[in-house]
Amino acid sequence: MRSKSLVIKMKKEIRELENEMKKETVLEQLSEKCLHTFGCDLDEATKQQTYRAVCLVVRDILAQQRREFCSQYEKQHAKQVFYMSMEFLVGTSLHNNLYNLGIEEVFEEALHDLSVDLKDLYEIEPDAGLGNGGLGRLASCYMDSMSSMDIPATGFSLRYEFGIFKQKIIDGWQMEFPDNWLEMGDVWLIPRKEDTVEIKFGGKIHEWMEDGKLRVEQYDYTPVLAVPYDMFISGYHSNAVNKLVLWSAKSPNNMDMSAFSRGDYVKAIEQNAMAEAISKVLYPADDHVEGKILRLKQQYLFVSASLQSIVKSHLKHYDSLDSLPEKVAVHINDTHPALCVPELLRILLDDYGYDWDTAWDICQRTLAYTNHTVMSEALERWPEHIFREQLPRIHQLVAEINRRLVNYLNTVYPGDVAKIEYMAVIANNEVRMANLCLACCHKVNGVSKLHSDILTHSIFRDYYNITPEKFTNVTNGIAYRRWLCQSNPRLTEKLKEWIGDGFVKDSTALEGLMKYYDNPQVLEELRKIKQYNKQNLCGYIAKTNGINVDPHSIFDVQIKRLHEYKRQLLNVLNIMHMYCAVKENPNLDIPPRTFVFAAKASAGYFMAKQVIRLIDAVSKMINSDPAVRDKIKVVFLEDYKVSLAEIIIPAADISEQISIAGKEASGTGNMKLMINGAVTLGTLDGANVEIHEQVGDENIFLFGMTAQEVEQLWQKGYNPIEYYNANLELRQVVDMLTSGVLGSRFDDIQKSLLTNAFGAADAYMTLADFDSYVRKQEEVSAAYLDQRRFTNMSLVNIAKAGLFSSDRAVGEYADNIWHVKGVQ
Ligand code: 26V
Repeated sequence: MRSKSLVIKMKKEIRELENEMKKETVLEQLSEKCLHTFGCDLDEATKQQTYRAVCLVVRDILAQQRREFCSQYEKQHAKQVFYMSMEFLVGTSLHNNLYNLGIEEVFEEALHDLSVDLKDLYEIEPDAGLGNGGLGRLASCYMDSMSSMDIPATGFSLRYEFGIFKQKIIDGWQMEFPDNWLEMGDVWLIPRKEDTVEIKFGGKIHEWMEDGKLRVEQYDYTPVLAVPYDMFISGYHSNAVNKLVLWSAKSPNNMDMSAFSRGDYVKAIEQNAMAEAISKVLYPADDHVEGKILRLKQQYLFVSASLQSIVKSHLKHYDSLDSLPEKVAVHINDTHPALCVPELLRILLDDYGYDWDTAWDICQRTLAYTNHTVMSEALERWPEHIFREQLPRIHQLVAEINRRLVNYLNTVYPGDVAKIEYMAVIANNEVRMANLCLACCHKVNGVSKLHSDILTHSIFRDYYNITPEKFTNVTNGIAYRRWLCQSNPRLTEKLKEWIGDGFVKDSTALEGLMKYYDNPQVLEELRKIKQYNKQNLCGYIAKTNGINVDPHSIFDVQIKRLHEYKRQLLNVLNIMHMYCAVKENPNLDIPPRTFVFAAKASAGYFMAKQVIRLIDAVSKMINSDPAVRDKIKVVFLEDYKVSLAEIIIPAADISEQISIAGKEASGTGNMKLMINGAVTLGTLDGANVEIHEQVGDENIFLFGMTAQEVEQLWQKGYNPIEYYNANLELRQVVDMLTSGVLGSRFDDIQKSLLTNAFGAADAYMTLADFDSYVRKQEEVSAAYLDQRRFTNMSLVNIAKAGLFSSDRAVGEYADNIWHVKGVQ
């Protein structure tokens, strides 16, 4: 009872007194938590115990606030969003929650009394790395914004025991190590064992007629249990506390093992392990999709468990599922949760006796889908036999969806066999998940203007032609309160002084900074803040890499997954070119530059790992050469993750966004860097196009072919050798790859630049954009020498970044796709 009243007291203080919440109350709560959880006094607790106690106290506050929020939206019968994603790249939560609740300072003070630095506790928290890259981080940014906008929302995913692997570079090679994040990260998770759901894999289907209705039953199946764990998601000064529900797979075998003969005992253990393997590890690949049974099981487990729980909770408040589309919006984040289509259909048909047409109509009005890539390797397809064996009932339903779809397409495109086959859900013994979403969902969107145009004019053209009203664009956005306010406190404080604090709730208010464009004091302050952040990054680099970096050099960063289409290689080729230029002319007058890379390569992606090896070799060559190292430095930071991005981004001058045009759906790192004052050096790809629209030609360094030019060159025939022969600078660096000066040879990379794996031309056309990139890099150097001009560019980038807030993006989803409102 005492504990409950304390929580209420705390909450009251937060609400009514905001910043005046007493540190005595915090200390009282912490002591109680410590005693009850660890059986020790607060002043005897280890750092780890103190960290846990702090998190648990924060969790209590959130739980209390959530209860009120739930009763509020239930009273109003508000429509809710269910965001289905195989990935949520949450990062750390303690700082974010304290910041959102407005209680960071009071906790800092309370801990200070205990001689504990809150910053040290932040460092103890492991990242919840339940994602590969942009897609997963976007899902987390959207959860944050939905909470901040009081939109009732639940994220659904898997509780991977191991998140994205930890990366170490050993002799230039990427090595992967398991990420056992739950050891410390479990503190945010609340298990709800009583809401465990059964999921059926395999088995057979029995069909019979009853009262004139087709009845269906799955039997001889293998059951696996899905246990939900809740993680609260706070919003900035909002009433809402939403949650992320992570499903953990568990075997239903709880029989007394000792009663079994040895053979059965081993078999039972084996079955346990097989069931529990489902949520063991995040698939660490974003370079291609593999038709792996375990991945299909992951997808079905989380989709089925989530939909079963959504339906159950809907029926607690409404008398039938007829009203599902009015009260529930289910969002499919890329095709990974596409099984939502047949699973919701199955529930409606088999469990609730709906007829096909009504059930299909409910599915259509409930489900919406976002596409995140045009790379054909990434479009998910399942071998039909695996699909049939693992999910026999779902397979039947998908086959029926396909039969009806093909019948319909035959009326729209009579006789156009090729087109119908391209649009089919099942063809060539494969189940195509994107087509399944296109056929069913009421809305389909891309993630930047360019990307959405490519979807409607190219890969999804045939669907667009029959249902243009389905297609829309929502340009991505970022949770800028994390990426600016929390990670760059110095800039944030100054911004508040200059333009007031309105921008913390409304990012478009950043535009107010424009009035200081000609203000020398503001420009000087901006320079100082960047300098401070660069110094901070220098400290990190010295600690992790043992390299001393000049904090006055240009910090030029490329931080993202390692992929050929992102063209880290183009960046490296220019660095090699700069190296050669300095070697040839030691007096070359260029501002010193530090190139920072951070990137994980998919474990089985050979070329990506070679590129890491090349960066490592180039960095060793340059950093140890006294003739060059004061002008150029190259740093590869290991183990790129959300919390490392938070250190690098505030320190960046140049944001490298150099993918081949047409391939990066949006990019979101570009937005995070922009809002921290970095200037984009990029192609007209993804959201760079819209960044350019915002800042204008003067405040961005654009180079290279446009998406259209890429397409034309590809049609005409791209011949890398032509570029190689025509450009001496290019020839010099391509030759260098195998000359031995780098310590080892890079034959595979050289070959990949000149041909692709099949002996055809490199699909990422690196050499075609080389000259334009090198010239633009020279412009960057020249611009930086004019400090005033460069700081002006930086200022404009901050001022114009407001558009790229995830509040705006979520608002567009809410208005145009989900039709939900924030709860008052
Ligand atoms: C990407 C690729 C690209 C190369 C070929 C195969 C393949 C397979 C999977 C993926 C990742 C899945 C999609 C994804 O992560 N897309 C990213 O989504 C971000 C959020 O919308 C967006 O900013 C990135 O541009 C996009 O790559």
